[in-house]
Amino acid sequence: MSEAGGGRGCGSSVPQRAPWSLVAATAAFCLVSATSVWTAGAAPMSREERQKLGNQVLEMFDHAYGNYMEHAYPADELMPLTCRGRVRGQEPSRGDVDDALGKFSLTLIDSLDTLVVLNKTKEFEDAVRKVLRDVNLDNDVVVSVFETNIRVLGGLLGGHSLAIMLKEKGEYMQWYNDELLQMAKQLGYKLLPAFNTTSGLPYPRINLKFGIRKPEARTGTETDTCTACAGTLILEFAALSRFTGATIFEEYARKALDFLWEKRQRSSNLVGVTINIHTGDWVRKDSGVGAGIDSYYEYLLKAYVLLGDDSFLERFNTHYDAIMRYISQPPLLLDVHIHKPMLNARTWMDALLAFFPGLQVLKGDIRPAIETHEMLYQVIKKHNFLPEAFTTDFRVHWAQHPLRPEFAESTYFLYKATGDPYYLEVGKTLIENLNKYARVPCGFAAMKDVRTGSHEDRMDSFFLAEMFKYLYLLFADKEDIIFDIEDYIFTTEAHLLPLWLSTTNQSISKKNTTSEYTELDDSNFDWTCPNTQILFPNDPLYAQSIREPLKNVVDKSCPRGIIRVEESFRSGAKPPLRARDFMATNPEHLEILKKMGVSLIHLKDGRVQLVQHAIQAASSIDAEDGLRFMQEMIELSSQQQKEQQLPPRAVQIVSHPFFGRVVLTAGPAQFGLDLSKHKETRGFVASSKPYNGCSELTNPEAVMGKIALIQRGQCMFAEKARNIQNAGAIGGIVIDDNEGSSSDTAPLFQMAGDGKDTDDIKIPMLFLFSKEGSIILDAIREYEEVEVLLSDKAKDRDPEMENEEQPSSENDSQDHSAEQITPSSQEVDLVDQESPEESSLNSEPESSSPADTDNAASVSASEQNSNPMENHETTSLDGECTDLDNQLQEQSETEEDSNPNVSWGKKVQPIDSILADWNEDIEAFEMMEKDEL
Ligand code: DMJ
Repeated sequence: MSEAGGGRGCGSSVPQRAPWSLVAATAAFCLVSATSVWTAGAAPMSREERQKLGNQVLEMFDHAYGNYMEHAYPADELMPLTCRGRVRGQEPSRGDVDDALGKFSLTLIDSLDTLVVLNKTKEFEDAVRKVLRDVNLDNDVVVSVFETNIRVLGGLLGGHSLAIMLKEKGEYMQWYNDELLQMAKQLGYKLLPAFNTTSGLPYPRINLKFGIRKPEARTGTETDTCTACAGTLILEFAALSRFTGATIFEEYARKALDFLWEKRQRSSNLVGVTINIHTGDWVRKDSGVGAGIDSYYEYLLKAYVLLGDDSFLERFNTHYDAIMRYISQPPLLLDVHIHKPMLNARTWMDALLAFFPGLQVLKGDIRPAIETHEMLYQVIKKHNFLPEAFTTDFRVHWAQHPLRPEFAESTYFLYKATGDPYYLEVGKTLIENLNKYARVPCGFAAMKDVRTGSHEDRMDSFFLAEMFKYLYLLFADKEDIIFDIEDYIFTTEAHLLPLWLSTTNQSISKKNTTSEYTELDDSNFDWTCPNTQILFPNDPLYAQSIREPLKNVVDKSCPRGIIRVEESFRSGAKPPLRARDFMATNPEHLEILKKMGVSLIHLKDGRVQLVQHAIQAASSIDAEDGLRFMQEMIELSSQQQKEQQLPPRAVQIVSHPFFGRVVLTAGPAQFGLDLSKHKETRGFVASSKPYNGCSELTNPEAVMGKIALIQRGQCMFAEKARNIQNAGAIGGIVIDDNEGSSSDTAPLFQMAGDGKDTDDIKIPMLFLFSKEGSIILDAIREYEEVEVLLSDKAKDRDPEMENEEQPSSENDSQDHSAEQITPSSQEVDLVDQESPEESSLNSEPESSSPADTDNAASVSASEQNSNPMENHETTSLDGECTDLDNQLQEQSETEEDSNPNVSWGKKVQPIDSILADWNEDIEAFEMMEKDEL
């Protein structure tokens, strides 16, 4: 199949060295046509139903794009809850996320080629005219080089690619004269100063007007960038060079890739997440296929497909082998350390890795693609969307979901590869969930918390660039698209670049091919991949047979740790002590602790503190075990602290014209009705007088039987609650008095009581930041009668909600004073190590200052109950529960093989080497904890 159809890395079963575009026709047999006959498994989907779903995607796109154009354009993005444009500088900063916004009508540019794929040629023509008329690429704004490249440069090039295709067809775009390409070239030149480093790796940010170093630039002091940021340029830059003949772009992108390749960890062949752009040192040495690295791998394979340069394929294959050896633990993909690849670096996965099955299809490695995709789908079925991060036992780690398209992308490629209608059903579920949970009157809103169903006022441009393309193409037949999608390659932002570029202006590749690859060694060279034409037609149940053993992998999962389960089954050795199994009263456990160099200190207040002295461990392997035990204990403690906090709540506007479509993230209260235990409270809202609710209300008749709105400040939350309760309110919403505050930018907190008994407060109380609160206040101004639902999780919002009965109110009241807040997402305090050979775990439940705590995390393990998870069983991947493993043996063997300085077999690794490794691990762990996608 073609590039765009997926599976272009896998070609014929005959070794193939020609540039990909030349083999596009033969490559097409790599994948089975989506219309192939299906004999069993998921029921086939009729053409009629596929068309219906395709039309639904078109309608959804119109809703998203139409609202952007009507309410946000020329702003970069639509804010779908407040129904206005997001203009950088006019909204509270969201940090790095805002670096995608360059005041260049981002969503319009990112949507250009989607319009053509969705057959909206007329709208495309209008959109291109608007871009040419309105977009300024010379704004004094600091933007991310990576985001600007993939979304804006990619968007302009995708638009240009399809504009010239349409022009050639002779009906549309007859006036077009490469204007988008000229803009792309202008933007390309604006990005080039970012590459002014000795390494050739680009700075992460650039000022569109002033470049990097000028005093006005306000950037250029950064030292680090992410691997994906430096390694995701070649497709756009090479296309720009080849379209224009200006070779410099491709040269710069190649140089950055060459540098990354040189810096790969030589024994594992993995790359870290962030790298110093001046020294080339790895800053973060953890390695996975998700955030921070993802599209680096994607671009190596696709650069081979687009440019026909063998060196990219060899690099990809080398990395891919390493990924499959260390990171892939089917169906999971777990981060490891680049220098200790057998040691997992995390117990959770991020949502960005959902693109990987699609890339595996392109590579032709279908089995693990099916497995990982199936696991991800089960997580989605559990939470409606893929949470931004989830644990190895499939609990939510980071609850937001910004409508990312990666899973839809992989679904599309898997369907193209297998023809299995199961993937059409998956796509149908994605459509249903988007309409049911993310659709709001003014577009589609990102999920703030997949557990509560609450929204964020955000609709990222990639939602239009990617999601609708992949969903539409999933259900489309060849004749539904006005051009041959198989003649194009998808960039990481799903922009389309024509495969014929491989034979245009190709002098650059010849000039710059590194000498290392002038003579190719075929022996270790994966030129081909499994031919799905042979695999599937003979066994139409192939994909289903791979999914079957995994069908309950998420539901039946038991908590698992960071050790490889499958490997543990193979090894008969006694498993090392896991943090979650530890009991301070078990003499055997204490003995193991001692062997690992971990001592237990009994504090006066009855708590225990764990301290590890690596030099006191019985062996280097025991020291490693001790380190892992301590790491696990830190994670466990952090997890427990999270679990002890009250989760956020939801305020859902249910009256006309919202009908439950707008869900606001609200902070809970530590007093009053517990919404997680009781039925939700529903009622019309009314502002209290005085608005701060700090004294007896003067308008009890207005709030009686209603949910009172009160402004934050001037007295305790509990006092406000009592005052509105006394006036007969059935609930209260405290709205932040800090203008412009939002849960998008500030951590949500829970409202604490007043230090006295608050049992008298019976009504539910929730907190909204000012921006969310103003959505309700605006609604009152516009519609007068506004009804809301206070709950722990948004209720399904079908139109019937309109007709539902209003539930009865909740109880009555009393009074008190002084406002207290408790962070709702407090992290465990990790503090610097005091000395290299000692780390400790203190059992204080509260966060401590670095001065109070020796050098690790606080845990709430007490002697009486030091095993908070003692009844948990562990599980194998098919859901059968069993004990976890021992990877130690294998780990030591591997390290012995790969590191000549370490003689693990003899258990005499020099202590300074253990300590150095250990320090690295602790640092990496701390960084990962702090890191955000
Ligand atoms: C997109 O902008 C691109 O796909 C990028 O490579 C990473 N992911 C986002 C969408 O999630």
